[in-house]
Amino acid sequence: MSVRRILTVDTDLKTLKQKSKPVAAVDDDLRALMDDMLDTMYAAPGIGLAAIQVGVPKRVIVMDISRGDEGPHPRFFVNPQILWASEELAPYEEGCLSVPEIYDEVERPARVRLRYLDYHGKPVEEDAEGLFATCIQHEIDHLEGVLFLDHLSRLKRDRAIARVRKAAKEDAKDDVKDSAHAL
Ligand code: K1U
Ligand code: ZN
Repeated sequence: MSVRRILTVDTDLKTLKQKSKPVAAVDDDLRALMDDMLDTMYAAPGIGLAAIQVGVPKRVIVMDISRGDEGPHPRFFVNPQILWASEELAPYEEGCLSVPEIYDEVERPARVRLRYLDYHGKPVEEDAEGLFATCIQHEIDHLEGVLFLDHLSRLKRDRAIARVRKAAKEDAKDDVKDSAHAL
């Protein structure tokens, strides 16, 4: 298992805007991808990750929304579909590993009913609410090439991308300084 690079909006926007393709079979290769995605998500750290965020355009999501005191509870979603969404909306201050350091409020349906294949390829139907509902909708958006920024105004979205670009440039400058000091 290994930690992969997470694509970010400053350099990889075109890839992140791609629509991901359905998975034909849940096999050992797909499980290896899901294991790498879980390692990558825990290392970040984050509570969810879609395959496109590591550059793989497949309809695969990993998630762990357990609290620190509960012990890990990794979850895997292959070809997830939303069967039903409540009319009631719930706000949440969302973040995204592909949009580092930016958080903003998004309103989404408070409850959804899901259908997906699990880690072993078994079909599952399940209801989600609270953070689970928010996070799975954020991740399913990634499979459609939609970012949480796309739920904000154009001004907020453009500002967020500019901020991520600026931070990446400053990090790159610091890296050059650090390597000069190391000589
Ligand atoms: O899709 C992603 O980039 C992951 C994202 C998931 C998400 C967070 C909040 C609302 C909806 C979806 C993240 O994990 S951002 C990081 C984060 O939320 C977090 C990081 C460390 C500890 C706790 C939370
Ligand atoms: Zn995200």
